[in-house]
Amino acid sequence: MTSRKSSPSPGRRRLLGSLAAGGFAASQAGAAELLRPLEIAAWSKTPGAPILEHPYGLPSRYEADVVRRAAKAWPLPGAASSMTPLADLHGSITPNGLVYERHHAGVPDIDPSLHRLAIHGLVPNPKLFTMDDILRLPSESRIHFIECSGNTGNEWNGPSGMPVQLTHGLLSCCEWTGVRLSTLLEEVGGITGTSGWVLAEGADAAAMTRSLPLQRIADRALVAYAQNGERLRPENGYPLRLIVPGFEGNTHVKWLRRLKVVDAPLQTREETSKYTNLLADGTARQFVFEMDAKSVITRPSPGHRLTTHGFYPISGLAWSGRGTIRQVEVSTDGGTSWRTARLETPARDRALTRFQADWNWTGEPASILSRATDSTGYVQPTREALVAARGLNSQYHYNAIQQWRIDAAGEVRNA
Ligand SMILES: Nc1nc2c(c(=O)[nH]1)N[C@H]1C(S)=C(S)[C@@H](COP(=O)(O)O)O[C@H]1N2
Ligand SMILES: [Mo]
Repeated sequence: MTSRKSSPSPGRRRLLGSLAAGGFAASQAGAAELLRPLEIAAWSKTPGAPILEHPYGLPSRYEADVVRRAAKAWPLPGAASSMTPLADLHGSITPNGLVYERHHAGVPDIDPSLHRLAIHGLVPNPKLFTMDDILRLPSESRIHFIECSGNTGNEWNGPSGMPVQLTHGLLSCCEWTGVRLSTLLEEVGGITGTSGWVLAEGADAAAMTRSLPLQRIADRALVAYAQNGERLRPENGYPLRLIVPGFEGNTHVKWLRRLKVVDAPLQTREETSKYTNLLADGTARQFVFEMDAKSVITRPSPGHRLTTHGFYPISGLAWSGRGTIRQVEVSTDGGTSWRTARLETPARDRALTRFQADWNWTGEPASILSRATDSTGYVQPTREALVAARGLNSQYHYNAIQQWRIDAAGEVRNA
């Protein structure tokens, strides 16, 4: 497969050689070359760069095109999104510099010493927390995905032609560290009476506000100040954000400044005019929080080209907002036949799970697909089934099986 970097490891080469019956020769070192002593490259002859050249490390300059990209220009100032380069990532953790971004009014530059979190409403002892207060509470670190409910929305009307970064890249998975929402609620004396909801508000110019059902999130939601071991990046909510595992990305309110315990949802803009899903009969689904099980093949994917016949690992990601991934099946014949992919273990609760399936490409045109099943038994639907259930105006929560076509020349397309 060509793309910038695809030379197989030596062990894999042996497997490839046998599977490909010689067809892999183009990228294998010649036997004669292997008999000569290894060449000594320029970088082996002199000492390398000094230590602390970059006190905060950077990726290799050969990886310079593995960056976030935007799918479209947004019409309003500060309202924008950038997408994670899924085709070039490995494992299941998204590095902090590549976590997708979605801002409704740009990235505020918040001084953590001036930032406050207010917890008030139907609580006995309302309180203002400084960051120091929050850092003194018991913390927890957990790995969870965040997916924007608008992710893959460009496939509602059929194959968009776009590569996986632009179809599925509003998706990331980090280890988040923070204080449990339930711990913070204990700090204000618990909740009173029948109060079943909490309003979360951001300190950005959009003042993003969402109402969340307390019972459903109490045992999981985190008020997080760190991602993948370091403090949050400004674009991901520095100094404080809400993490609501499994819920649509919009509810993970960034730059969190206020939590108000209430007895009913407040019907904010982001849960009425936006983030509701219009059905074919004219009614809308509201408060559609959980992200349904979904999967996508990230390699090979559009933009890659298979250069020779023979072995290719099919690799991708699966996730569910309702629990763990139980199974991923892969098809290479357009969905006629399916086989079970290997899952990287442990398959974590509400986190990305990497899958892989072995494949021997004969050189015939092929259509590769993946289908996820989660721990509730829910199976990722076909696009036809999803459209039949939801119509074409839902806009959000598109989770259908994604197909990539491979032609006889090895070109991979979203067609
Ligand atoms: N305060 C605030 N929180 C916000 C947003 C925002 O614009 N303002 N965007 C939301 C949306 S729509 C998504 S998908 C996620 C994106 O999180 P990320 O930018 O860290 O990937 O944050 C959510 N939280
Ligand atoms: Mo979003």
